[in-house]
Amino acid sequence: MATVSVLGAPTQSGTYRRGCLMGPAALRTAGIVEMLGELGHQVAEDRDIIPDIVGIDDGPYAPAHHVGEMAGWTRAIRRAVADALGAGRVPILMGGDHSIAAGSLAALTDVAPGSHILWLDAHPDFNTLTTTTTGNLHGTPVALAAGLDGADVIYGAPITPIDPRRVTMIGIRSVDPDERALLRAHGVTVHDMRDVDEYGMGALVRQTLKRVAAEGARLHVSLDVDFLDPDIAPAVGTTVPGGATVREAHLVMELLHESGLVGSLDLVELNPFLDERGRTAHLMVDLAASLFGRTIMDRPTQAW
Ligand code: Z70
Ligand code: MN
Ligand code: MN
Ligand code: MN
Repeated sequence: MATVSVLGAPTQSGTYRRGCLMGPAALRTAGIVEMLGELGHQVAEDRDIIPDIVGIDDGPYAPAHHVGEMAGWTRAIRRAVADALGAGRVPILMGGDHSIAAGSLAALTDVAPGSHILWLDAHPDFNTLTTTTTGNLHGTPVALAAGLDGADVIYGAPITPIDPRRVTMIGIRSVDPDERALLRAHGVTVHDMRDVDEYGMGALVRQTLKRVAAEGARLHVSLDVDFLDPDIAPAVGTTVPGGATVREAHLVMELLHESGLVGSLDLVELNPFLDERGRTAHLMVDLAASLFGRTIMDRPTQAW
């Protein structure tokens, strides 16, 4: 059983739509803390992170906006997640928009360099402060954590960059042109929806887990609501059709649990203002439950 730190990061400055700052409250309302207890885990910490105050003028970074806000959140999140990991806990970082992952990924390499990252998202979020065309910083955290353009501005201190060759993305179906070139240049493993259709979600996840296990590494999981199909998860600012089904997403989480390799989790981009009677919040909590060991029937161990 795990000892868990439930950490809220109520941001929305990384996106253009308002509402996802209510994400942590909605996940708590949907019962995330009670769920962990029912599965036998110990919740050692349940709080919201307070951002640092960092004054940075957006001017030189246009079209990027809210650079100072992201920097302030990133630095505070990095410390909070590193503290949790260092204490042997499993941090669950609840967004807020996906820009918060710049903090959790830097914390990961602070404490456990060589970790792998599983990015479950419609988008790779591999833009830099110079390639972003929208200026929405939730499209940048993976590139920034890899030390690409803008990392110094956002972190304000040295980081141990994540190794892009240890990043696997699944569910991808919306990529910007410069972003695509960067992903290839840096060796990120991108399983787009074509791969999911052709090989199946289970095969892709098993292949990823085998690689992580072979290296004796830990795995960080970053789950964006828009990984899911908008028909089942409407509470997200950027809906992209053709996402994961309820069954595919649960399979991913069940395989991750059985692997025993997951050491940290981000749950991001939930925008409760766009939800339908809490259904997306409940689905995200149900998926987290599968990742933390809920099963339909008990079953013999080690299917992957
Ligand atoms: C686009 C950009 C994005 C999440 C949208 C979209 C980025 N590539 N990320 N939703 N989570 O604006 O850079
Ligand atoms: Mn994302
Ligand atoms: Mn996304
Ligand atoms: Mn989004």
